[in-house]
Amino acid sequence: MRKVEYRCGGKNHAFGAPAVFTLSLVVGVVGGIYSIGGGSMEAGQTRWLINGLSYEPDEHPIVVQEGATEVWEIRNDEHSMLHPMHLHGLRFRVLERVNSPQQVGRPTVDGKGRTATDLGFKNTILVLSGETVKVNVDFSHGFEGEQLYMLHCHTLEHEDAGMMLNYKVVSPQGP
Ligand SMILES: [Cu+2]
Repeated sequence: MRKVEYRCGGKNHAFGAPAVFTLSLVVGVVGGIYSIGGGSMEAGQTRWLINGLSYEPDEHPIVVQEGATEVWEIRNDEHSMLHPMHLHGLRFRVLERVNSPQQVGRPTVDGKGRTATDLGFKNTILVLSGETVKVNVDFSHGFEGEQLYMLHCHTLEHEDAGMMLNYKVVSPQGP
């Protein structure tokens, strides 16, 4: 049973985690037995991964405190595809784009690499190959106890290939 839990820091850092949380997007192979020759061969599954994880419905690897403001860095692998990353339930602002691919040549509106569509509140952000997008997520929603959400790539083939994680927002007094 794998258990990876990111307890994000938030404005009071009560969870003791770094203020900047990184989501790494990469393709990977999960499980499988590779053999050449006779006998049965079972191929591993190619999955799209976030921080090395593919989606498991019963796992909530990210825990955030209600009311926290987090800076999340969404880092796409250089050899990756484009990923429109979507956060359920909450909204964020784009702070900066770093290492945006030159050949895309998009018009930026400021020195932070942002384009016009990066301004304002967002719940989905396109992350290009090799690019890192820093977003500021406001986890205020005013509900008590544990609230369950998910984040995922909005390219449905990627989502179906595991590119989704549950996350949990808990009251500051909560577990
Ligand atoms: Cu994707």
